[in-house]
Amino acid sequence: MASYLLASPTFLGAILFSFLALFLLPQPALAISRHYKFNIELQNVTRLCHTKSIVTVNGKFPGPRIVAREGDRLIIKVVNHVPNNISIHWHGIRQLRSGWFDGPGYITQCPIQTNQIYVYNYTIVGQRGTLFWHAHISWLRATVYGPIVILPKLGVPYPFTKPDKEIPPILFGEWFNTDTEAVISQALQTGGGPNVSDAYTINGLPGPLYNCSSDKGTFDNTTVAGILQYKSPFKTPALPQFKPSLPALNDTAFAFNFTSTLRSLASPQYPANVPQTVDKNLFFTIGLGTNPCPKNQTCQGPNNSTKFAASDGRLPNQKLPPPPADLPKC
Ligand SMILES: *[C@@H]1O[C@H](CO)[C@@H](O)[C@H](O)[C@H]1NC(C)=O
Ligand SMILES: *[C@@H]1O[C@H](CO)[C@@H](O)[C@H](O)[C@H]1NC(C)=O
Ligand SMILES: *[C@@H]1O[C@H](CO)[C@@H](O)[C@H](O)[C@H]1NC(C)=O
Ligand SMILES: *[C@@H]1O[C@H](CO)[C@@H](O)[C@H](O)[C@H]1NC(C)=O
Ligand SMILES: *[C@@H]1O[C@H](CO)[C@@H](O)[C@H](O)[C@H]1NC(C)=O
Ligand SMILES: *[C@@H]1O[C@H](CO)[C@@H](O)[C@H](O)[C@H]1NC(C)=O
Ligand SMILES: *[C@@H]1O[C@H](CO)[C@@H](O)[C@H](O)[C@H]1NC(C)=O
Ligand SMILES: *[C@@H]1O[C@H](CO)[C@@H](O)[C@H](O)[C@H]1NC(C)=O
Ligand SMILES: *[C@@H]1O[C@H](CO)[C@@H](O)[C@H](O)[C@H]1NC(C)=O
Ligand SMILES: *[C@@H]1O[C@H](CO)[C@@H](O)[C@H](O)[C@H]1NC(C)=O
Ligand SMILES: *[C@@H]1O[C@H](CO)[C@@H](O)[C@H](O)[C@H]1NC(C)=O
Ligand SMILES: [Cu+2]
Repeated sequence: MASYLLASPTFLGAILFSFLALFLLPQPALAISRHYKFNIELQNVTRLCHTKSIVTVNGKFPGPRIVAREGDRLIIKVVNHVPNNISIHWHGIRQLRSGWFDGPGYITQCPIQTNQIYVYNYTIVGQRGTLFWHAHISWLRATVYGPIVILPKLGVPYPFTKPDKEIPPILFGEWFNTDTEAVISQALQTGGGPNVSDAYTINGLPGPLYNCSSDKGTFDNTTVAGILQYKSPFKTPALPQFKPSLPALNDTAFAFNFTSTLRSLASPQYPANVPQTVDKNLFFTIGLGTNPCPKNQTCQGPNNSTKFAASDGRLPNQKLPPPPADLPKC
């Protein structure tokens, strides 16, 4: 293209060429820090004619959208204003040496207690696409969740044809008319399964098919519907009664069939480096390090003279940094 333009140096061609050349120059990294504030607060929400107080981020249900580019740093200040202890997990984000910010309660951090603050701080490395964040303690994720959109680096196109129009992320969820913390604590006490939800939701809404959404009579209540509406100049016609026929809720084979069609990009630029043939059966053992038992103390590691220990990398640039000062304590 450039040589064609050079061979026919019209004025327009020259302008086009310099324009193109600008884009062909290597882009600076331009990674930035993006700051978000998550106030954990109660909000009264009504669904299926039931109003209840739920735990939310910034009073929103579902919660706010996080948008970043690959390579950016996310700095998310979480302030807990509710009686519940909470932690937030960034689902699918690879935490490379930033495990203190992964978020599962009692795994990488103690939960953030009432009136406490924790600042999650990590860089998005080598991944792009739409993920989500959610509370990661007890069942608070029932209402505390939202999308994370990771755009490619500036100047790098999408790894697929750019759509004509982008719509906000679609989040599937479930709605319970009763308090979800009561549902899980009852299940933990009885040892049975937790109660099933009262509705499935799209972006927090049960849609027009459920009772109280509007009067539509009986329907397959394992179905949730949403309406995608064009803005002017289009006018939405009267809605047809939409009753899709779907596989049974317990049709595991069908679900497996569907999920096994989901594939990574596996392009030369974004390869999926997985072995494609099994040519050897391997027997795996997992090793754990040990530390010597402190003097005059009894330990429960091998020989009663050692303590099991995990290694966190041999070289300084492989080691997990020490926990941040504001890492919540139990
Ligand atoms: C929720 O509703 C209750 C009862 O009406 C009210 O006392 C409370 O202030 C409301 N909470 C919020 C966050 O609006
Ligand atoms: C985030 O982490 C980086 C790297 O450790 C550090 O330089 C920066 O000060 C941190 N920012 C905040 C707001 O904690
Ligand atoms: C769970 O369902 C049972 C049976 O319908 C009901 O008695 C119970 O109150 C429900 N538990 C909660 C926490 O909503
Ligand atoms: C659907 O309705 C049945 C029968 O009324 C009920 O047992 C079940 O819990 C409902 N499921 C959902 C997801 O609403
Ligand atoms: C909707 O309400 C009707 C009448 O009260 C009831 O028969 C039906 O089972 C309800 N459907 C759902 C999905 O809850
Ligand atoms: C699903 O449940 C129905 C009854 O609830 C049962 O008849 C059917 O065999 C189940 N299907 C599978 C695939 O488990
Ligand atoms: C799985 O999907 C294929 C192709 O869509 C279809 O032919 C097959 O019947 C499906 N199997 C099941 C168990 O649903
Ligand atoms: C270990 O115990 C012995 C005897 O009780 C004592 O003399 C010695 O000082 C202790 N050593 C340490 C390191 O505490
Ligand atoms: C435990 O003791 C045995 C026998 O004395 C020894 O061979 C082995 O190395 C010891 N293991 C550890 C982890 O100290
Ligand atoms: C370790 O100590 C326990 C109890 O203190 C004892 O039962 C066990 O035999 C000891 N094991 C070894 C290898 O010394
Ligand atoms: C929150 O965590 C603290 C420390 O573990 C605990 O004492 C407290 O009971 C917890 N609060 C709730 C509401 O679970
Ligand atoms: Cu998750």
